[in-house]
Amino acid sequence: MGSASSSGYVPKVIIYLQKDSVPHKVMFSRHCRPSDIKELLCTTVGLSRNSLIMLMDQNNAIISIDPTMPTNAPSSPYRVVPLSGRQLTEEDDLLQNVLGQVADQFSRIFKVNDLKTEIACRLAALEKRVELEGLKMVEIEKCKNDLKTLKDELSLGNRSSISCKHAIMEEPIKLTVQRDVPKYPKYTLSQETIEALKKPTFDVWHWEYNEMLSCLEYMYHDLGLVHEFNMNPIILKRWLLSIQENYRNNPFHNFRHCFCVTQMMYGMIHLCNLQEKLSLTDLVILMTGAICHDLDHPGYNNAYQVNARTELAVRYNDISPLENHHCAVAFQILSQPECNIFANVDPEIFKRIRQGIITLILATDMARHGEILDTFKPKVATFDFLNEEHIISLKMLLIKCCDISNEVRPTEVADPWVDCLLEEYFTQSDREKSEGLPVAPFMDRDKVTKPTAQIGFIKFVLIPTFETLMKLFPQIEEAMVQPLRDSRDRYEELKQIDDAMNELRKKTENIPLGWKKK
Ligand code: 0WF
Ligand code: ZN
Repeated sequence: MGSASSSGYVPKVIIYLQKDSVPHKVMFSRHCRPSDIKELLCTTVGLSRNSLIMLMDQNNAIISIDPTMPTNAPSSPYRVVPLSGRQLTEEDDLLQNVLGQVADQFSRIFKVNDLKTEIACRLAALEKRVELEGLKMVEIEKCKNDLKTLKDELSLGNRSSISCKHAIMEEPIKLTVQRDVPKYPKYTLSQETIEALKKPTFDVWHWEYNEMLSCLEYMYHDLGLVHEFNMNPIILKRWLLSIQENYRNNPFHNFRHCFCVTQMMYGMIHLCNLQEKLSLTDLVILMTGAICHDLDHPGYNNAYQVNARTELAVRYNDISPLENHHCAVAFQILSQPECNIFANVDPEIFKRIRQGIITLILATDMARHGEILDTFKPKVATFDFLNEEHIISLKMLLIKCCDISNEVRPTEVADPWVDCLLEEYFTQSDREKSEGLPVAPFMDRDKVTKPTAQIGFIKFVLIPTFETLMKLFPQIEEAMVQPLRDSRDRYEELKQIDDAMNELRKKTENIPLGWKKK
């Protein structure tokens, strides 16, 4: 296998900016922190690196400044808008002031690299949220308290909240919605977006959080779920906000992944005419299972949880610790009356919905892949949509397909997801190496490349899984299976190029330097 670094694998993002009619091209790594990107944008357009800025596209939509931001073309540059011209709110000022002082004080007292990183990350995240979403005053107080606690712990020599391996896994669940419904603007989806939303070709990178929330809200209305389960539309909005806030900003397992999986489920419901074949209870289970399926994912997989003996692994006895956790968080959120979209549902129906969602989220553990596929296969020839066992097996296969479906999407949409996943995997494997834990070869930056990671996965996991589903729904061949075959072929070509380059590199390494110059 070629080494990731020796084959020159460095995922890059290129974006185009314009300030005062001057075009700029900016390039950064997918591994950059949001704060680094913000500084780069500031200095590119001649602002001081500490300036507060906002990035906007040509429709004045705010672009989130982070490494997964949507790329653009030179013909549609983003604008960097300095926020100094804007009336800074009292909250912004106070937050900047408090965080600036605390960060200064910390960096003077503790010259420790990981502490600086911790503060920079918190600052960047808070700054971004102030810029994009508007924090409540009460949250700023909470931030001050959090930072004070951090400071107190440090001054006591107790570094547990920063460096303890369990702490990283154990971020508190945000059961109180940080933004409430009025701050979540109503986006009216265009007819074009509504149509695109039903297809696997939908560009999932084009939308910022509020737009994705509006799309999800629309899907619940469109499928008739709000009507059937008598959902309060405001509670639906608040529940979705709470869901978004309980996804962490991991490179891969983040809210955009949740959105992708749910949008693919919505697409499959349309493509396979599931509205005619399944009950509304089954549809609400499929959609809600998809939305909740990776809640509070810490960015480290089950193997890490078990090998590192994390609190999650201990809590769930090494049995699908992550999936059990995602499920528990889902029902903690629903247990808040202000977020309970099922408040008006008959208790017996709620029991069925709850059991259905648990079954689906637990089915997303890839360790159960073979078992779930093997349970479905014998049913397919005589599939009976009135048979409860058949329907459960189908729903499990559907959520699994949606969960791993990135490669079904067009190349330009699918491709960045592989970079995101490898970034998450490499972070895990680096940590496993440093902690002396076992490392899976497909996560090791010295062993894996994008083509090698994808070829095996597409050939031995994705195509067999989707071809099994295709036996029941032949209409997915054109829209889903063929794109997978095309992607496999493309990655095989890329691998050949990689191999040839490595061969050439090996040969030229043996040529003495003097010869090479000639
Ligand atoms: C990077 C690659 C991979 N590629 C994907 O498109 C994809 C979608 N979901 N996932 C994906 N993984 C995983 C996220 C969490 C579970 C599934 N991985 C798969 C691995 C490298 O390589 C293989 C190949 C074959 C069999 C097992 C692992
Ligand atoms: Zn997932």
